Amino acid sequence: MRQPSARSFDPTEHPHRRRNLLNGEWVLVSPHRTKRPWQGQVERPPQENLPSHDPQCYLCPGNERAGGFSNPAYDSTFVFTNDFAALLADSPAQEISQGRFFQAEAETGTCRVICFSPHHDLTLARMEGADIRRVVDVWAEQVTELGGRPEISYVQLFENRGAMMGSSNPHPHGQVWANRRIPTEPALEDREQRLYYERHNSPLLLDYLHAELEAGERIVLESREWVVLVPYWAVWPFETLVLPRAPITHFPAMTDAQRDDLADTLKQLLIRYDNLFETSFPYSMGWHGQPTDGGQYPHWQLHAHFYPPLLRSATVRKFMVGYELLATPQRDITAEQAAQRLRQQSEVHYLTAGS
Ligand code: H2U
Ligand code: ZN
Repeated sequence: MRQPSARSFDPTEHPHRRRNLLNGEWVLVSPHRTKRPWQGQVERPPQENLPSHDPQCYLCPGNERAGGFSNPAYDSTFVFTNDFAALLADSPAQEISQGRFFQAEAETGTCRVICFSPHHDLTLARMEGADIRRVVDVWAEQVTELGGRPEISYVQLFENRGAMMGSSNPHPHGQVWANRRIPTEPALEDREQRLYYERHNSPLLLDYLHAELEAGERIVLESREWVVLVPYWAVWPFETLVLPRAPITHFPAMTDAQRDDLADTLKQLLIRYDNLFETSFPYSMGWHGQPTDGGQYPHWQLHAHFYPPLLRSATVRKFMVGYELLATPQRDITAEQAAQRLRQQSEVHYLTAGS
């Protein structure tokens, strides 16, 4: 290894790498690069002025879905089994061995779609707090019900928001996939949190939260029960981590007060996201909680990740390509700069401001 230069290191200027405490991976941070010009792809902004009910939408109340199923005339949330589920309950569950070079295992489970609202033109950012609170309860119910099944080891709640993140439909909705085996990302988080707990006898994310609150520079917003921050190791430009202040191992363990406050906190975060580029902000988000395989998980702390792709404006996104795919993820603006930009946003949604 070459000797490092004698100049003193400045994380706002000099390239460096940061370790993701949750999955053990590294991200390259290159803060000096933000000034470079952009002549690449420009995205189309999402369509505004959607109708409140779209007769063509397969998620709107009363409409027909693929395969001839019809949605009921629901008036709050609605959950159904995905008509094109990636996991099936009744596929054969025995081990498949195809020799040294062709490894496979049967996987079983179920996939559901959660409609957050009957209103086609809403997003979580623009729903009433009480209606978001209802979504919080549905998330908890899904983890309780599916996670309670002996053949389900992990319940993944998530939302793809916006065409840029592959969402098939602007109607406010999320998904839940539940499977027999713990998937890759939660398994890595389980390992890292367990190792930390064994060493320090305290949950990693609780200790991390205290360190972040002390540092302050990556905090986006704080409420009574929750803190939203840009994690030190964020990969996506405006990535955030939503953390409870109290120990909560998984979604159903939340108290009523924590649920009420979560609904408000999510709304606050999503308003800031929308205000950042005055667009309906695209993202993938999801909840990570303890596995439901009956094991002991005192090291787990519930949290949500938000992974938004936008970088500079409503139409310029970050691409995870070349170096990211082949070597390691890389970012230009620092986590601290991103947190500051989000902190500075108004608490009033840009579409309702001034009205
Ligand atoms: P996304 O928009 O997050 O991709 O989710 C929509 C899901 O809805 C998708 O997984 C399902 C797709 O399989 N779907 C149905 O279950 N029924 C339909 O009629 C269309 C789409
Ligand atoms: Zn709809």
